[in-house]
Amino acid sequence: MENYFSIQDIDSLSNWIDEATAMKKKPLANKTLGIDKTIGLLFFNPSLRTRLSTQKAALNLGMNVIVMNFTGEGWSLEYGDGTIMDQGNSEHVKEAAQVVSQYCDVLAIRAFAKLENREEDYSEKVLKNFIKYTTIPVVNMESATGHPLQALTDAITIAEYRKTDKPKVVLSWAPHPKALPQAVANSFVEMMQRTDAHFVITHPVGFELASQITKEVPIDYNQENAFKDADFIYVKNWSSYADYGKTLEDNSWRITDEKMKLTNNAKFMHCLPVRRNVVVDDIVIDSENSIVIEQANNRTYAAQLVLKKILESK
Ligand code: SN0
Repeated sequence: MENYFSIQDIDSLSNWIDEATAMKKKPLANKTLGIDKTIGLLFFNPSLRTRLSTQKAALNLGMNVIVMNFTGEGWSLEYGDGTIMDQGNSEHVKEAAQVVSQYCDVLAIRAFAKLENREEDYSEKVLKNFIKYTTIPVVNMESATGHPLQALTDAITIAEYRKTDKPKVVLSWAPHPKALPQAVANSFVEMMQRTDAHFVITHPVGFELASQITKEVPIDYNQENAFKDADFIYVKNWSSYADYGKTLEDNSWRITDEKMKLTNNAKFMHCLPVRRNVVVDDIVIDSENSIVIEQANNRTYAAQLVLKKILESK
């Protein structure tokens, strides 16, 4: 595998889940695979799980890790072709990407959607330009439109906790005070289309994800109806795709204990970070059915599997 840009880069999901499960049991089984290899992690946005789990994954494979935050530390980068660079941006991605390629063997990048210009976000300007100008493999640590390491984690976690071959999985929108990207939801939707699951999305009218991503997935605008008989409730806020970046603070969509009681004793999932008592009530996230901490634990094995695939094909 050259790059891990989206979940389309997964050739066989069932094999990957089996391999990740084995890796979780013996995390140090390949502790010399990455010896003398360096991964560079570039962050244009904050991170807790992604940063630490990707580092941990690289260390488990014997790699060296270097991390750089562009939030205030790096030069602000220019991406336009032929731009006269007399404004705020100091360095072009052409040089930055080639330079970083000399120091590293693998590059991982986080660059969220700016939620100002839909066309620009969905063109994946940052990730696509780094892929274009680097000479080393690139891993997506959440780009403008996708979070494929999270989606792989989610598939591993659902496989670990499911009690039937075809569980009912519900992706539910929940309120949030800030406008958030669609990336996590997009990749989760794509992943559920590749998984044997009875999958339903529930959100307020106007919060439809891009139809090129949701395709035939059923949407239920009635959250309580969608929750009936669910085995997994996967919660995420996202801002509007149609009215790009618009938010809605509708408290009636918050995840409550009453709503969880409508389910088939469903597991509660969230990628974190989560706003307690805005997105989800304490009683739900603190309940025995909440698997958010183990879900975050699986981030390491998703990242480690991706890095292993890249190292093996180099
Ligand atoms: C990000 C998102 O894409 O929704 C990262 C999730 C893994 N989440 C946030 O930015 C939450 C920020 C907040 O203030 O709650």
